[in-house]
This record gives sequence, structure tokens and C-alpha cells, in this order.
Amino acid sequence: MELHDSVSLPIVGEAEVLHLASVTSTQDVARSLPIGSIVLADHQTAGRGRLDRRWEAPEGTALLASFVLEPNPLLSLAAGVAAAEACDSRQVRLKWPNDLLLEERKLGGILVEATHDRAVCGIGINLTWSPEGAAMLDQPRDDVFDRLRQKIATWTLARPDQVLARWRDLSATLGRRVRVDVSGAITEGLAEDIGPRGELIVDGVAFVAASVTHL
Ligand code: BT5
Repeated sequence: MELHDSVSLPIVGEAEVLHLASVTSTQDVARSLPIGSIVLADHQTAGRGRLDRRWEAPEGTALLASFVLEPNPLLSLAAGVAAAEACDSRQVRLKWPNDLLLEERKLGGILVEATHDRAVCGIGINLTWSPEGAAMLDQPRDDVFDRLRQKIATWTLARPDQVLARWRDLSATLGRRVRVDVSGAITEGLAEDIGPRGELIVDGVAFVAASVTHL
């Protein structure tokens, strides 16, 4: 039995979904909502990635959602596992720390913004449009969203060792030579593993927050 088959599905019927036509960012709306809330938008006028980067998607072309969750140190990896499984394609892989890849190209991304008592987990997946050099899934938004709700519920409640094991299964990064950039300080080496807190281990050195390029 594969690991994800052994994780029982909790009830997700109580999660409140707020579906909006246009928002600045689903993260901005979700921030003031209770834990368990989900914000889904057709369009974002100021979608964002990490480090104030932009997240682009013409109206109606992407899955754009934010989940309000309990804080969890492995949330970014758990959400990556959930999103990869929700894509229902064996070709979707995870690039550390927060990218979904399809055939080596970026299909989606995850942005976790946490305070002491809550975490807002934003997920963007390209469906019918992608920027130059990126990928799209070409599946109906509502099908992917329904699976994503289930998978988020499952994987945010899974034990840390289950999350780490499934992330390793789905990883496109482990076993690869990578370039790691920490505020301009560059390291190149073999991505060997992820540690217990989700850190990337490159030639024996653990990186907690960094940008990674597959070489
Ligand atoms: C991410 O950031 O990959 C996290 C993206 C999270 C987006 C979701 S959408 C719902 C929720 N609401 C938000 O406002 N955000 C979340 P990062 O690793 O920093 O990647 C950002 C970079 O990806 C940009 O600088 C571009 O180079 C590239 N990019 C922008 N839009 C893209 C797209 N649609 N597909 C692929 N790459 C894109």
C-alpha cells in the first residue's frame, strides 16, 4: 500500500468556502477569516509569490485559493504534497521549497504566511494559461479544487514523518545537483535529503529558507 492510501480522510464538509470574482490577493481576504475558511477567486489584481514577487494569471485561467489553517511547521511541504496529489497527474513533482512542476516547468506555487495563531496557505495552479516557459494542467478548476480541499484536510493532519516521506516520493529536487541562493550567497551541490523540519540538505549542509535552481 502506498503511504497516502493509509492516511484516513477527515471530514471537510465544515470548511467555509468564500468564492469571489476578483480580489487583490486571496491571501488578503483570508487573513481576517476564521481557521477552516477557504477563499477561492477567479481573478487576482495583485497576486503574490514569496519575497514580494508577482503571481500572474489572467481571469478564469487558474486555481487561486487560500486556506486558513492551524500553524504547522511543515505546512509548506504538506500543502505541496496535497497540491501535487490534487493535480491527479503522475507527472507533477515538487521542487523545494514550494513549487509544483510539470515536466520540469513551473505549474504552480505555494505561499504560506503565518502568525503565532494561524497560517494562511495560498496555492496557485495554472490551468488554461501559463507564462512563457511555465506549465499548465488543462483540467477543470472545480475538479482540481474539490480534490485539493480533501488533500489539504488530509495532509495538514498527517504525522510529520508521513508528510516528509510523501514529499520525498514526489520530489524533483532530491538526488539532483542544485544551486542554492541565500540572499545572494550561492552554494552548489547535491540535494541529498530533507530534514525533520523540512530543511533542504545540500552536501551535508541544511538550508531553511533559500531559492533553489535545478542544475
Ligand atoms: C510562489 O512564489 O510560487 C507562490 C505563488 C503562490 C500564488 C498563490 S495564488 C493564491 C494565493 N494568493 C496569492 O496572492 N498568492 C497565492 P515564488 O516561488 O516566489 O514564485 C514567484 C515567481 O514565479 C515569479 O517571480 C515569476 O517568476 C513566476 N510566476 C509568476 N506567475 C507565475 C505563474 N502563473 N506560473 C508560473 N510561474 C509564475
